[in-house]
Amino acid sequence: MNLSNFLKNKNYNSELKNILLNIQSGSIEVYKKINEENNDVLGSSGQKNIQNEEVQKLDIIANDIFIDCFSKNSTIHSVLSEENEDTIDLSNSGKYLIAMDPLDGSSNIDVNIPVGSIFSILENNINHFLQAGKHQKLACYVIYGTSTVMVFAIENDVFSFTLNTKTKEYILSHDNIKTPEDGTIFSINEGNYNSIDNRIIEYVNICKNLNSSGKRTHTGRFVGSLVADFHRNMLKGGIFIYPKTSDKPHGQLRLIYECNPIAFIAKNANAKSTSLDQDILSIIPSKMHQRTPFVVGSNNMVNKLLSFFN
Ligand code: AFP
Repeated sequence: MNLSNFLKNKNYNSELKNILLNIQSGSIEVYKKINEENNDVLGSSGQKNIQNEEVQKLDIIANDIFIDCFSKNSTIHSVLSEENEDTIDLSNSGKYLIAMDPLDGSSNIDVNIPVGSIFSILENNINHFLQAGKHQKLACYVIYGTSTVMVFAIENDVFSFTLNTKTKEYILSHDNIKTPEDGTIFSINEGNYNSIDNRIIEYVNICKNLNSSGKRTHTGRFVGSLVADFHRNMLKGGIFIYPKTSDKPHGQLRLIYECNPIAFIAKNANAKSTSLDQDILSIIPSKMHQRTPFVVGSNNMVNKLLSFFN
């Protein structure tokens, strides 16, 4: 079943359904840029963003595409994007706020490793974007990988749709996704080994233990695009860990438009997330581009890591 027909058959809030259709259109445009016009989209734009990170051409292209799609929807009040210091005001009477990372995993664009787009949808209120993630109404990500896949969580359900590249329709591929309670995959950038909390090293060392037959018990996987690392672990069971490091004392990942939507999808898929101090979804942000340490994955694995901190 394609996404449009699927949504017609569901009783979800119609405004949220329309936002999903906006994301559908935008992500198909981004898919086309990556897969059909790739010569024009690779490489750096020569600019730096407010976080002093190099901006790739595709970061700007994806940002413009999604802002254009959302600007056609009068229920969207404003957009917060990783690529813009300030929010982009769209419709004064709009009810919803969209926080997005239009192109997650930028450093992977030129080397043909999956990248993604991430979206968090909140209702507008006096706190504007500075609301805890538990108040999200909808969260979604798209992976542009070996196939293009759109995953979203709405009203306690998580679905995944895969793009049919001939008809350019998203077709339901996973209904009611649930993450296994336990897993064998750990995802961490081991380049940070000497600058992270010893308790995390202790946990990772346990993952590296062999069983009584001398076989490994876990496997390490980290591609450097949060969406891709999370998606694999969500489906197969695993843990993703991006802690504080000595040069990134607040962690690497952005709370509002990276961690919150992933944490919301994880929660609805029966997985768990934490900053190692508190549940990600209960953090009230104080800044729009705030970073946080982030751990997300199978319940038993996250609980085991947390047990080292209690
Ligand atoms: P970019 O989108 O700026 O490339 O960052 C990707 C990311 O935010 C996330 O997708 C990765 O999990 C993480 O950074 C990788 O960071 P390291 O390169 O420090 O491992």
